[in-house]
Amino acid sequence: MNRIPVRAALTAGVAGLLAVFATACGSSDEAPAGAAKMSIKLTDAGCDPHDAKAPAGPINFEIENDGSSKVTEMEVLDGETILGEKENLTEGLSGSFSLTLEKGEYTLRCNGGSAEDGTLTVSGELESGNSPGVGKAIARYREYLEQNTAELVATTKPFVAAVVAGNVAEAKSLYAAARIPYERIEPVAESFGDLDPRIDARANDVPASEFEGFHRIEKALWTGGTAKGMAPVAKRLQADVEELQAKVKTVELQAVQIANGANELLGEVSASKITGEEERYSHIDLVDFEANVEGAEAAFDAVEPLLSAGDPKLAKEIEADFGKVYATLKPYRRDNGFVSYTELTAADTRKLAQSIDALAEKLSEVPAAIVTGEQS
Ligand SMILES: [Cu+2]
Repeated sequence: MNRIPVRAALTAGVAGLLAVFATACGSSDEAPAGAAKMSIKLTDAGCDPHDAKAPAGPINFEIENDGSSKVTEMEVLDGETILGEKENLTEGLSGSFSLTLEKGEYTLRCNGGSAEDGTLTVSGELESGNSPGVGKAIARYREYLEQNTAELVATTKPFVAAVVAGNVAEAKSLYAAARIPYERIEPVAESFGDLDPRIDARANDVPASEFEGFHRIEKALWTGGTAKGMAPVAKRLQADVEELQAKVKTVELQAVQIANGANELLGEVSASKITGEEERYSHIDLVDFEANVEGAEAAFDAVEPLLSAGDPKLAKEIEADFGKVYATLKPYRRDNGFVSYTELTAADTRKLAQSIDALAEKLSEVPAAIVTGEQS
C-alpha cells in the first residue's frame, strides 16, 4: 500500500489543470530557474512560519528540522491532495522540493505539530503558455487506471475462488498475478481512500482487527499453509477491487499529483520496500518492484508531453533511467516471474535501490515543471 497516510476522499469541485511552465531544470538539487525561495523550519508546534505567502510560479521549499523530534515532514496540499512533500527530516536534517503553483490557497502541513495546518497563499498571475494537453494527460492516465483495475478484477477472481475452495497450492500460484495490476496503480493509491488499506495494508499498517486484503490472505497461505477462515476475507477483497474499478472512472486526478505520486512511490520502493517488507510471507517483492516501476513509468508517460514542452532534456534522461532500472532487474528474472526476495544478497538490494534512487531523483523534478493551482 501507499504509505502516505490515508486521508479523507478528495474534495469535490477541483477540476483539471491549466498550463505548463517552461522551467529550466538543472540537477535536482537546483531549484527551477527563477524559483521563489521559501524557508520553513519544522518545530514541535508545526511549520515555522505557520502561514506563508508566495508569488505564483515555481517555489522552492527549503525545509529544516529545527530540533523537533515530533515533526519530521512537511507537505503542501491542495484540498486533500498532496502536491509535494518532504519526509524523514529528523533533527538536524534539511531538504527541499519545488512546486509550480498558481494563484490560490494551499495547506502547509507539518504532520504531528501541535498546530499542523497553516495556509499558503499564492497570489499574482503565472507566466505560462497554454496547455490543452493537461486534460489529455489526465485522460491518458485514467485509461491506464481503468485497464489495470479491469485486470485486477480479472486476476483476483480466480485467486479468490481458489482461496474460497481451500485450494492452497492453486491460490499461491495465482497470488503474484493478482498483485501486479494493483502495484502498477499505486502512484495514486492515496486517492483511493479506504480502499487502499482494505486491499493492500500490511500487518503493521492497521490494527490487527482491520488487517485484511491481499496481505492477510498471503499470511495465511504462506505462514499457516492454509486458507482456513479466509473465505470472507477473499470475498470482501473481490468486492473491494470491483469497487475500485468503478471508482477510478471518476476519481479526482491532477497532473502534478500523478507525477508526484510516481516519484513518491519510487522513493518508498528504495527506502522501505527494498527490505522485503511488502511481501514478507510470499517473498515475491521483485514482482511488486517491477510493477511499481511500470506504474511510475505510465504516470510519467502520461504527463511527459507537458514536460517536454519545457524540458526535453529532463524527459530524455528520465526515459534513460527507466531503461536502467529494467536492466538492473533483468538478471533476477525467472520464467514468468522473479527470484524470491530471500535469494537476494545485500549487494543485490543495494544495486536495485541505487538504480531506483537515481530515477526517483530525476522524477522529483517533474512535479515542479507542471503547473497546478486552484481551479474554478
Ligand atoms: Cu503495495
